[in-house]
Amino acid sequence: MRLAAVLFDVDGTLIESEEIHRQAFNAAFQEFGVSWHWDRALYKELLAIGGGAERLRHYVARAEPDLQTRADFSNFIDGLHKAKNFAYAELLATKSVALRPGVERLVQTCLEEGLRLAITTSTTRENVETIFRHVAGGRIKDAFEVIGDGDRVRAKKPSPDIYVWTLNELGLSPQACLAFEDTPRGVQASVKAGIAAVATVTSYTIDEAFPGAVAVLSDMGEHERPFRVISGHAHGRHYVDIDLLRLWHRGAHPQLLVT
Ligand code: XBP
Repeated sequence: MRLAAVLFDVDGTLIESEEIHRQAFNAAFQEFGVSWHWDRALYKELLAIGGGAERLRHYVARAEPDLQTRADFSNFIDGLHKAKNFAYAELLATKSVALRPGVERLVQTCLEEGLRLAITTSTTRENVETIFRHVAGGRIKDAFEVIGDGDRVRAKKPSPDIYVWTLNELGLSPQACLAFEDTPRGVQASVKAGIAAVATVTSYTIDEAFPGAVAVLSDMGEHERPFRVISGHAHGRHYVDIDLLRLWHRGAHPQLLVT
């Protein structure tokens, strides 16, 4: 079975956006008059929870559990998350955020080689649209045949649900795909769905273990800016190209008659 599609996570994979999410959460806390402040160390811990609203609920449960008894607790969390996403869009509009190294090149190459592309993310559709609206190179949005965003499924990564939903939309088996992720929970989600995953780490996840990942890289690399292999095999390559995708895919599914 040949490699037919490449699935890209968004936050941390297409762009280094988690630091902007963190700043947006803190802006929303100020707007709502709550005394919370998520510093980098705390946010790194909270990144284990997929989904911004789920992350807020998790934080309240451990930091101020009594708040959960508020009659309007759900509205409070939803309002906070909405305010955070508004702040996120404002931050993205004012910062010149670029796609991560190698992303635009790899997306174009995949298209030229006839590989299908999809997005699989825990973030909201609204935030996906915001990213493509403001990021340099946002024109690559049209390359993605399916956008599997956090609004499509109830359970966020590490649940495999968004990968299963996206495979269904593509009409492909997991063995025909390869995924790129930036967090251990993202790799877990992909692997649970039966899809081989490559991790490109961020400043939040560079020291994490990525059990199940085919390879862990600093980023996708460029010809003049090679990636760093943190673990796994890159078959002597220095940046992710179609040949390397196919080598990873073949290595992940040696049992398949890969022609
Ligand atoms: C990243 C997430 C998201 C973002 C915050 O998803 O887990 O929750 O951190 O965005 P992925 P929202 O790594 O799958 O792209 O507040 O919109 O969830």
